[in-house]
Amino acid sequence: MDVTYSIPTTVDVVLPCLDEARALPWVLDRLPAGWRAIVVDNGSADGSAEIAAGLGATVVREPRRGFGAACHAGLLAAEAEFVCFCDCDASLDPGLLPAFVAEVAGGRADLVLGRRRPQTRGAWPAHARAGNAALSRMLRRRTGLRLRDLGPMRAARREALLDLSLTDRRSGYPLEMVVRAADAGWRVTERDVPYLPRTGRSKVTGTWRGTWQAVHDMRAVLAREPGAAPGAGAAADVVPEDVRDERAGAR
Ligand SMILES: Nc1nc2c(ncn2[C@@H]2O[C@H](COP(=O)(O)OP(=O)(O)OP(=O)(O)O)[C@@H](O)[C@H]2O)c(=O)[nH]1
Ligand SMILES: [Mg+2]
Repeated sequence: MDVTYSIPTTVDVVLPCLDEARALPWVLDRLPAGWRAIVVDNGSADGSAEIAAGLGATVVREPRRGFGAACHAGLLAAEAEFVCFCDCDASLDPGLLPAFVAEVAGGRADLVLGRRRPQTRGAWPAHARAGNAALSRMLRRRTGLRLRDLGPMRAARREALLDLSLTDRRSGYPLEMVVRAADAGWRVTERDVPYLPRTGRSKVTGTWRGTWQAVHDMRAVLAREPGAAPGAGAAADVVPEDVRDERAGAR
């Protein structure tokens, strides 16, 4: 029997943001009506925070650099029953999130992930796709979960997420979330989502250095024993080198 559940409007969407001024208007415009956008500004130098605030988002400032630092600051600032995550670079459409939340609210899953389906050649470079596939295989060996992607678009219950006590503050954060969810016996599902070419300059996937750092952080997560503390550096205040380069004028 297929039961239809109404979509709760008590949803906060965490949007980690580092220099995404050009993408923000599109992203915030796609947010489902009545949902709250929490834009976590991770030290942007392009006016992202002001643009987000001007467009009605709640802005949280997280000076400690790192994707995980930004996501976790958003989770701590959230208040709604359900929390979603979505990149803030216009590569993923937050308008698709109600179906994610419906799965959680309807009791069919505890964590829903967006499986990225690239819409154009340039949306997801081959090296990033290959790295992601390798990680999915490692995740399966480590947890038994059969996922085809470890995408950043997600939904879960806020309190349950907090109970996972995630410690990674860099690129390992999304993987750590899935590993700990699996260890806790969560039902993790994935839904296809179109993956669009990002707006603005690539910081991670489109650069070898960014990709290398992401793989490094994620391997560290997988190497950890269940319940173990993070290794040195996983929670460190490290500015990714590619971002340092950008700050130094390489842009
Ligand atoms: N790279 C990076 N992104 C951050 C950071 N803090 C917040 N973000 C945001 O996290 C989201 C994901 O980062 P992206 O740079 O899009 O990473 P990606 O999708 O793997 O790779 P590209 O889109 O090619 O750069 C974006 O919305 C960023 O603005 C940070 O310290 N580093
Ligand atoms: Mg991106």
